[in-house]
Amino acid sequence: MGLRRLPAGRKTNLALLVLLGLVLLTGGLVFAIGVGWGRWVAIGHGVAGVAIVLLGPWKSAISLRGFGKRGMASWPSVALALVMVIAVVTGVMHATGLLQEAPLMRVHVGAALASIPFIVWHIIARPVRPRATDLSRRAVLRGGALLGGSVAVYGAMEGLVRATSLRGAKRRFTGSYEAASFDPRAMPVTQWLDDSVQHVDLSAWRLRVVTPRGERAITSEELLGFRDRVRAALDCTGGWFSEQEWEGVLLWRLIGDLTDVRSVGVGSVTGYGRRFPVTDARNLLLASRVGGQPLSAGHGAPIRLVAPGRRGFWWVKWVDRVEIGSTPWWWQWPFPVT
Ligand SMILES: Nc1nc2c(c(=O)[nH]1)N[C@H]1C(S)=C(S)[C@@H](COP(=O)(O)O)O[C@H]1N2
Ligand SMILES: [Mo]
Repeated sequence: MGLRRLPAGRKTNLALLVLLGLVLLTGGLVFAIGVGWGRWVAIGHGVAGVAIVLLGPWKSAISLRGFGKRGMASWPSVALALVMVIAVVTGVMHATGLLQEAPLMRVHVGAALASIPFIVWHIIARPVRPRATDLSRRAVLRGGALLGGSVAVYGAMEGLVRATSLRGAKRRFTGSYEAASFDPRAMPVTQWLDDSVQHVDLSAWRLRVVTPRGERAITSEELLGFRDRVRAALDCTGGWFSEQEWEGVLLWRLIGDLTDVRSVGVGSVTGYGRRFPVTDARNLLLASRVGGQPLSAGHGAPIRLVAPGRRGFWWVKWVDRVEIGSTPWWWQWPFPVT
C-alpha cells in the first residue's frame, strides 16, 4: 500500500496534538455544562473527533515509517492507538445511538482518561518542536481544509442519523438520551463513583443548616411542610436524562437572601457534596417528593438536591447539611473526586 509515501510529518503530529487537547477539553466541558450553549461545545467535540479520524491515514504513514526505522512499534504507541480507537468507536456509537449499552459512556471517558499518560509519553519520547513555518500560508490552508472536511463529515453523519431515524436523532443537546421522564419509579438510580444507596434512619436524621448566624437542625416533618415545585431534567454524564416534577423547599427559604456570603455547600450523609454560588439558592430545590410520591432511597430520600441546568453530579442525594460560606463556589474539584 502507498500509505508510507503519504506526505506526512511533524505538522500532522502537531495537528493531532492540538486536536487531542481539544477533544479532551471539550469533552470535559460538555460534562460540566448543562445549559443550552453547551450544544456548541458538544458539536465542537464531535467535529474535533472527526478531524482526528480524518488524519488517521497520515498518522498511519508516519507510524509505519517509524516502525521501519525502529524495527517495531513501541508498546505505548500501540496502547495509545488502541485507546484512541476505543474512544472513537464508543463516541460514534453513543452519538448515533447504534449501541446503547449503559457502560458505553464510561468506556468512552475511561479510554479518554487512559490516553492522557500515553499522550504525555508521546510528547516526551517523540517531541515535536513547533516552528514559525507551522503557521505558513500553506499550513493554514491545510488546517482550514481539515476543519472544513471535518464539519462536512460531522454534518453528513448527523444528517444520516436523522434521515434513518436512528436513536441518535433524539438525543438532548448534551448528547444524553431520555429515560423514564415523569415516571420516577422507572428512572435509573446511579452514583457518581463509589457512593452507595443509603437507607437513612429518619428518627436520627436532621438537616443541619449552617449560616454565619448560627446552626439549625431541621427535621423531616418540618421539611414536609414546604410545597415548592420545580420541573427539571436530571442529566447524568452517564448519557441519559430524565425530566421530573420535583417538590420540596427552595434553598433560599432556609438560608434567607444573604449578600455577604459567596457560596452554599450541600452535603450528603456519605460525605459527597458540591458547592454552589449563593445566587443559585433561589433556583436550587431540596426535594422530598418526585412525581407526587416521596423519594425512594435510591433517588436520595429523605431529601436530594435538584439543580436545574446542572449535570446530574450536582444533584446531591441523601442531603444532611447545607452550609453557607465565604469560600468561592469554584474552589472545589470541577468533578467530584469520590
Ligand atoms: N450522595 C451522592 N449524591 C449523588 C451521587 C452520588 O454518588 N452520591 N451521584 C450523582 C449523580 S452522578 C447523578 S447522575 C444523580 C443520579 O440521581 P438518581 O440516582 O436519582 O437518578 O445523583 C447525583 N447525586
Ligand atoms: Mo451521573
